[in-house]
Amino acid sequence: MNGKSLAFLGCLLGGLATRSHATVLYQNDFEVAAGPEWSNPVIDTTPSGRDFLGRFANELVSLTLGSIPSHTFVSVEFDLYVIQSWDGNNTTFGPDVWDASVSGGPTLVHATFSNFTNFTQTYPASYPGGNNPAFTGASEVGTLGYTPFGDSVYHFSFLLPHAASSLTINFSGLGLNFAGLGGDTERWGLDNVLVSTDAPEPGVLLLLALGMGALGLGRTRSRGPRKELSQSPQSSRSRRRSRAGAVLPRWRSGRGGPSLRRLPSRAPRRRSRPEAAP
Ligand SMILES: [Ca+2]
Ligand SMILES: [Ca+2]
Ligand SMILES: [Ca+2]
Repeated sequence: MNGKSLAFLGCLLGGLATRSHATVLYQNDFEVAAGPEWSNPVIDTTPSGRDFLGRFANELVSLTLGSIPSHTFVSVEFDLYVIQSWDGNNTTFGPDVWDASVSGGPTLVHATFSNFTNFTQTYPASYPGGNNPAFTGASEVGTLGYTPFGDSVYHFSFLLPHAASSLTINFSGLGLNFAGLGGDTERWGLDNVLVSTDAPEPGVLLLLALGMGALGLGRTRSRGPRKELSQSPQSSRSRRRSRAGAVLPRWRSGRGGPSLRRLPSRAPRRRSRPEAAP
């Protein structure tokens, strides 16, 4: 079987593996309110009119869900709003780090983000580590309406082995407004949070593993260095999930589940804005 066939088999099996029963545990676009499941249930509205959870700076914000029915996997999706003058890896005004982790579990995100084209960011690599152009992996750039420093949006999706009856996810910024920089210009928020159980049957899990192996072999045989792929949002998500250790990749095609918003495969939306000092 050649590499192309193996890759196709991997996609097919991956598609089968996504047909599992999912139960929504929590879903909120914050257009009305945040609830007591949040440690800091404040909402705000972007200049472009989107309501979201935030704004926050360096504080820890937690989402705690209890009474979760029996399950083996949890799916976690959300949009991160990176608001105003984030400096990424710049060591004079940063680094500006954002973190998401499961309490007692894996770190999902620990990376710097930059809203300045002249400053790099680690994302999609973890901090410290990557030296990628600003906005790498962003799903939107400059669409939230913040001035003068702009904004970006990153969509995250994780599938976690998880069986406990409660789940706490911690979100925080680190090092924002470095050196006492005044104003309210390095903030973040969350939107479109969706947490669901996702319980593939054991046989389907085996198929999933076989599909992953076939995909990996197919890629090895049919593609060049993976580093080149890391520049696209889609491949960056794959790298993010593999970096999280126990976090499994989510197959792109055919995933079921309740009203899951799919990431567009097109380039990020971008609104031009004037250059400004950090
Ligand atoms: Ca919203
Ligand atoms: Ca700044
Ligand atoms: Ca900064």
